[in-house]
Amino acid sequence: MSVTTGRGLAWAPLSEVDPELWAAIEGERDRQRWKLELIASENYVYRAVLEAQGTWLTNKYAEGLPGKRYYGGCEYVDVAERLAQERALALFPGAEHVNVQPHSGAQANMAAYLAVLDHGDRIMGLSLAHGGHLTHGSPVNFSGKWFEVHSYGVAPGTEVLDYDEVERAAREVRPRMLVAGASAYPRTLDFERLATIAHDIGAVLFVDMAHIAGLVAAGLHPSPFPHADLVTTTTHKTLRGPRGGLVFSREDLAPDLKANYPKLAKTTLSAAVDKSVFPGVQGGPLMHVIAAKAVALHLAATPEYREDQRRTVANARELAAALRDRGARLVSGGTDTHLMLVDVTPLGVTGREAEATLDEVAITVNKNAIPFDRNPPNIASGIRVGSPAVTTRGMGTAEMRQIGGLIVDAIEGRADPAVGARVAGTVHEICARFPVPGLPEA
Ligand code: DSN
Repeated sequence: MSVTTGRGLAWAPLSEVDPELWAAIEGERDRQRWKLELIASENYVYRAVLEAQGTWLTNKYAEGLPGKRYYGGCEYVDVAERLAQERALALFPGAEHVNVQPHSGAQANMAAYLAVLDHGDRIMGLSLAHGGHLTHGSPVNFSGKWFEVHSYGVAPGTEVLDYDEVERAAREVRPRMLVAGASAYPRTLDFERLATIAHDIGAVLFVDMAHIAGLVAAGLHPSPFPHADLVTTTTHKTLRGPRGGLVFSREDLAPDLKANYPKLAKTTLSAAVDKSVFPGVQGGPLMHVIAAKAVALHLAATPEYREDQRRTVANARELAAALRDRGARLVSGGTDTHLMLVDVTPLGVTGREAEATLDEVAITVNKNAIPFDRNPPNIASGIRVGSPAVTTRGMGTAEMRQIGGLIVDAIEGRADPAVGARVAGTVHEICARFPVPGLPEA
């Protein structure tokens, strides 16, 4: 039977059309079900998010914006995109404009830069080695290749940001954009102070809130709105949505600040952001993903979601305390958020060794450099540990204390197969008690 006529291959389920691929997808389902996911940037989406992504909206081209498309037939995808826009703005009071089309956090960030900066402009962000992100100026990333990059870091000793020092550096460097946000910084960020630092030197403040967006939505971390001029996020971390990005901005910059940005001479900031996304860095938006973003933003406005975020933070605190009580060193002494950075060298291992050891007992983390690390990044002295995924599974502080103990047991007993077997068995028992919401069982 033809693929395009009748009920042939076009109608057959994936498991029949491509058993080889299906086996990998089933393997990944089982990995998610039977391992403890502690990677701080990961989470489990709702069934409704999976459903939206699996719909026929994937068939549609919709370059442009709702009501202003370059293709016909957009009446229904316009509804989906408008819902995503309205819900994103409602979830973050003080946000004035949003573009929901970025395919990823990196592309959202690219659009934010392009909206206001020119090639070669000076930016200043948190150093990658101190918890920043590749797209905040790493030399191997477009941000480091396109812009003149300066970094600020955490203070030696406290391992937290010293805002007086950030201010001093910003006044010296005079970047055209101050970049804030992090992927491995466990403490609260003071966006109001950062905005004052940026605006006092005539620079815009760009906040990448990807890691903490869910906490911000739930009122558990100070909001970058209305302080920042540009704000990006991914939708798949604490927000529990599909993989993708959002870029928020003010409708326009204040006139005295705007005068410093020739790119905005004939346009508003919000229009520049939209143009940066398309046609600046992307072509057709992924309408099925935008629909899934709309679902996640809808669910993030519920009391249940806010309670999950509260539990996420409480769980991170308990896990951090459990690790500290067993001899690990917490960078900055602890956490205010969903993640912690754990110096594992007091346990006698490097970050790379800890990651590999924990993988063998079905606990998934990533090795991570710690500030002022003596080891190179591919070895690292730390691991980054996050509570979002295990919290989504329903685990609470009792499980966090237990998991903290298991982590240290596995590392300290790594030479003894009996210890590994006992820890792996306990991990299996915990996973059995907490199925993954939204994940079909085999
Ligand atoms: N790669 C993400 C993380 O793990 O934090 C950031 O983009």
